[in-house]
Amino acid sequence: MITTLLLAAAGLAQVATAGDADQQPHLLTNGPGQSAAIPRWDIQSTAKVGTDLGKLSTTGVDTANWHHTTQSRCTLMGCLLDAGVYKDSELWFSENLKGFDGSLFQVPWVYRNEFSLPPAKDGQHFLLETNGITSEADIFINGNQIANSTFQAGSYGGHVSDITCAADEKNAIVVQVHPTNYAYDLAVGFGDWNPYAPDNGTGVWRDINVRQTGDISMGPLSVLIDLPLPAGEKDATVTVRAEAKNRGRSDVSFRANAAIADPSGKAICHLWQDLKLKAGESRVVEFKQTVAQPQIWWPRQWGGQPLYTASVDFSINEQLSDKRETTFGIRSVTSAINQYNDTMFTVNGKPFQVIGAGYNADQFLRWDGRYFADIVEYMFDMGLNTIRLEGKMEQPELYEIADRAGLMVMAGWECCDKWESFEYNHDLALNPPPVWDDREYGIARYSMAHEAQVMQPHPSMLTFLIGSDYSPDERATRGYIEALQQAGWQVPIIGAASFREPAVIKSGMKMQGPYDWVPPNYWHDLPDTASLQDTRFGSSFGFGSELGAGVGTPELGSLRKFLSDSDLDDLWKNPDKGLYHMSNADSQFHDRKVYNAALFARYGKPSSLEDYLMKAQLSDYEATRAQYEGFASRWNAERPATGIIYWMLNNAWPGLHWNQFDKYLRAAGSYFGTKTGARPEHAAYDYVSRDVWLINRSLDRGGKRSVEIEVLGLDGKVLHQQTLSADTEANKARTIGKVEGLDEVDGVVLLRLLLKDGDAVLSRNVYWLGASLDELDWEASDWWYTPTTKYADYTALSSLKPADVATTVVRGKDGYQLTLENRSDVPAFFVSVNLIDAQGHDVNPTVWSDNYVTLWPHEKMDLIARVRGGNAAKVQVKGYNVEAGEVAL
Ligand SMILES: *[C@@H]1O[C@H](CO)[C@@H](O)[C@H](O)[C@H]1NC(C)=O
Ligand SMILES: *[C@@H]1O[C@H](CO)[C@@H](O)[C@H](O)[C@H]1NC(C)=O
Ligand SMILES: *[C@@H]1O[C@H](CO)[C@@H](O)[C@H](O)[C@H]1NC(C)=O
Ligand SMILES: *[C@@H]1O[C@H](CO)[C@@H](O)[C@H](O)[C@H]1NC(C)=O
Ligand SMILES: CC(=O)N[C@H]1CO[C@H](CO)[C@@H](O)[C@@H]1O
Repeated sequence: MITTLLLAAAGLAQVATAGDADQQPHLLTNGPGQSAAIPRWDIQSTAKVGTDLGKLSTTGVDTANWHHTTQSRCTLMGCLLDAGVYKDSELWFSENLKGFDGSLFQVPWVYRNEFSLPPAKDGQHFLLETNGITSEADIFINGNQIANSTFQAGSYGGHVSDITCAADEKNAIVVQVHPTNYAYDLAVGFGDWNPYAPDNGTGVWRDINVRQTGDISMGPLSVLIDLPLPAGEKDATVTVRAEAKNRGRSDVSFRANAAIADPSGKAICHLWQDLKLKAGESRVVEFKQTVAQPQIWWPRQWGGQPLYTASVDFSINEQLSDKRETTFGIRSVTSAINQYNDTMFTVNGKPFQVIGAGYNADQFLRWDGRYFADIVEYMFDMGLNTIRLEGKMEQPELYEIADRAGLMVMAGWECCDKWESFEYNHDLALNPPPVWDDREYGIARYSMAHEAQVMQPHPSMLTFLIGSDYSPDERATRGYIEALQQAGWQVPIIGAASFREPAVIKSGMKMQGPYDWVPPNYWHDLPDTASLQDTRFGSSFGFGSELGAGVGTPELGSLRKFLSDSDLDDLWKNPDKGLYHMSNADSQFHDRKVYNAALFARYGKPSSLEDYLMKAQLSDYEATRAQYEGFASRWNAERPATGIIYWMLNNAWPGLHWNQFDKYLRAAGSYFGTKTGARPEHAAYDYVSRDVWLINRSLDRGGKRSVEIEVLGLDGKVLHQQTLSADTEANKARTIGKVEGLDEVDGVVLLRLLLKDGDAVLSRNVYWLGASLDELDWEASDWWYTPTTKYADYTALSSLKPADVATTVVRGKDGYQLTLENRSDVPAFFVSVNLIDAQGHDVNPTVWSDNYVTLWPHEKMDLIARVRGGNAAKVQVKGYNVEAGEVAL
C-alpha cells in the first residue's frame, strides 16, 4: 500500500513536470459497472524508443516526439493516417502505395497512454478487456506486465485481466504490438482482393477497455430466444445469461437482478436470485422469462425491427458490483440442407432467400460508423437483405447498425493464409503457411469465443461460417463449435462457404465462380439437372456464397481522385494491361482482359475515355442485373436458388472492380443493375427461354398484376406490344409467359417490361437485345469464369440518332426531383444523372430512385435524389445518345 501511494505521488509529480494534464483523462468516475475505452494513443516504433516496456509504462514519460492520434483504436497505418503523417488521398493515388517502404513495420511498435482511475477501495476491481490486437501484444501498466504476447494473440483474441494490483489513480499503459505476417498470424487479411496495407494491419485495431467492478464481475450477456411458430401467435421465451465471477479473496453472497423492457421501454419483468460464489469461482447465472404477444424482429424486407432490452446487475449487500445491458430481438433463424445439398435459411419460419453481397473493410481497418450506415442504406436501396463478412468482423457497432436496420449478417472466418492452413489445403499457395500448432488451435478457439459473445444477442445474425474456401479440420471445428455453444449461439453454424471436402459440417454453399466477366445469359442457362457435375457452376441454383461477373467500374469523378492521366489512358488504350487498382499482381484479376475483350467486341472499340466508361457502365449494369434476376427468379425452381452473395459489395480502397459502388460512395452501373435486378417486386426477362419471370419477395402485398411488354426499334418504332396478367403470390417467383416478337431482330432492339398494379408501375425494366446471344464454352469453365466464344453484337447502339432530353429540377425536402423529358422520336438510351457541387466534385452519398434509365420517345420520367448535405450545385446528365450536359439546381 505504501509503495502504491509513493508511486502515485511520483506519478503526479512527473505529470506535473510533463505539464500535460490532458494526458490523463478520467477514464471512469467512481462506481462499479462502468467501462470505458482508452480514448487515444501515442505511438512510436521500438526502433526509436527501445523495448523497456517496464520503464515506458511509468507515468510521465515524455512522448512529445511520438505520433499523437485521436483514436481509441487504430492499426499502425490507421494511427499514422489519423496523426497526419500520411494521407490516404496520396497513398491511394496511382501506384504510390507500391513504393511504400514497409520495413518500418518489421519491428514492434508501442502504443502508450496515461489515464486516471478512482482511488482504490476494498472489494473493488479494475479489469482490462482486450478485443483483439494484431498480431500479438505485450501489455504493461505502471511497470507491471499484464499480458504477454503468447497469450494476447490474434486479431480477434479478446481477454480480460484483473489489473487491480497494477492500477493506481494515475496510470500509464503500454501495448507493444508485434509485426504481422499472414502466413503465421491469425490476423485480418485481404487475400487477392487488394494490396495489403504496409503494416499488414498490425496494431490496437479494437478498443482496450477498463472496467470497474465489485468482487462479483459479470461477463458479456447472451440472450436466447425460443419463438414458437407461427411467429407472434404464441408466447416467446427469453433466457438471459451472464457469467458471474468472484474476484475477491473470500466467499461472497450476492443478488443477481434482471430486467427486460419492451421496445417502448416499458418493463416486462424484474427477476432476481440470491447466489453464493467461493473465492475465484465462476458460474453462469440464467434468467428465463415468458414474453406474451412478442413483437417480432424481421429482416427489413418483411417488417419492423422492434428491439427489447435486457439489463442484469449483481449486487453485494445492496451495493452494485457489476452490470450490463444489451438490446435483443425476438426472432428465429434456421437452416437446412435440401435434397440437392444446398443450404436454405428460414427467418421466423419463412423461407428466406439470401440476396446479398460481400463486405470489405477499409484497407487500413479504419471503422467509420457513419460510412457503414451509408453502405447499409445503399444496400437496402439496391434491394439487398444480407451482408457477408468474410473475416471482417469489424467493431461491435456494426451489429447494432444491422439490428436497427434489419440487415441480415453472415459472419465468418476468412479464406486462406494462416486461417485455413490445414494439411489438406496445401494447394492454397506456392509456399503454404505452416499448419497450426497447439497454440494456434487455442488462439482460434478463443477468437471464436470472443466474436461469438459480441454477436450472440444480435437479431441480425443469420449464420457464422467457420470456414470460407476450406472447412477447418476436425479439431478446429470442435473448438469453434464449443466456443459458439458456450456463448449461447442459436443461429446456424455453417462449415464453409464452399462444397470442398473434407468437411466436418456440410456447407450447402458453392464457391465455383465466376469472379470475372460472363455474359448475362450465363445466369439463365441452367443445366437440366442442375447437378454439380455439370460445368455451369455459378448459374442460378443453390447457394452462391461469392460470385459475380467481376464488374464495378467507377465513374470519372471518382477515377480522377486516384488515377493519373496515364492510368486513365490505360483503361481504354491498354485493355490487357495489369492495373495496380485491380486485384493483386499475382492474381488472375490483376488485369481487365476478359472484361475488356467482351466490352470491345460487344459494344465496339471505345473512341475515348468517356466512351469507354459509358460502355463499361452498360456492361456493369447488364451483368449485375442478370445475376440478381437469375437467382431471384429461380427461388422456387426444382433446384431452388437459395442465396446469392455478389462478389463484392465494396472495396477496401479505390478499386476498379468487384464492387456495387466505389470507395467514394458513387453509385454507377453495377449499383443500378443490382437495384433493378433485386427489386422486391419485379418482372424479369429470361435471356435464354424468353420467359417473363414474376418475382415477389414480399410477404404481404397481393392481388392482380399485369406486365406490359413493348419491343422498340432503335429508330423509335414500336415493333411489338403484349400484355401478360397474373395473380401474384407472396415470397414466390414464377414464369407468366414468353416475350414474342424477338425472332427477327435486326441489329439491336429495346425491350421494356412494366410491372403494374392497376395503373401504378411497380417495376420498370429496359433491356437491349441483339440478334443472337453470347455463346459460352461451358466445357472450358474454370473456377473463376467461363469463356465466351462468340459475343453478342450491340454495336448498332452506336448508330442511335441523338436524343434531346430536357431536364427540369425541383428542390424537395431531402433532395431534388428531376424530370427528364425525351423530346425526340428516338429512345434516349442509358441516361444517367449525377449531382456535383460548385467545384465539380460528386455529391456522395446520393440515393437516386433510379438511374442509367432509358426513355422511350417523348417519355417523361421523374427521378428523385435524396442527399444528406446541401452542397449540390448542378446535375450532370449524359446518355448513350444524349450529349453530356449540366443543369444548375
Ligand atoms: C504468458 O502468459 C500466460 C498467461 O498469463 C502464461 O501462462 C505464460 O506462462 C506466459 N508466458 C511467458 C513466456 O511468460
Ligand atoms: C506482411 O505479410 C506478408 C505475408 O503475408 C509478408 O511477406 C510481409 O513481410 C509482411 N509485412 C510486414 C511488414 O511484416
Ligand atoms: C449430396 O451429398 C452427398 C454426399 O454428402 C452425395 O452422396 C449426394 O450425391 C449429393 N446429392 C446431390 C444431389 O448432389
Ligand atoms: C407479392 O406477394 C404479395 C402477397 O401475396 C402481394 O401482395 C404482392 O402484390 C406481390 N407482388 C407482386 C409484384 O407480385
Ligand atoms: C420536341 C418534342 O418532340 N417534344 C415532345 C416530347 O414529348 C412530349 C410528351 O412527353 C410531347 O408533348 C412533346 O411534344
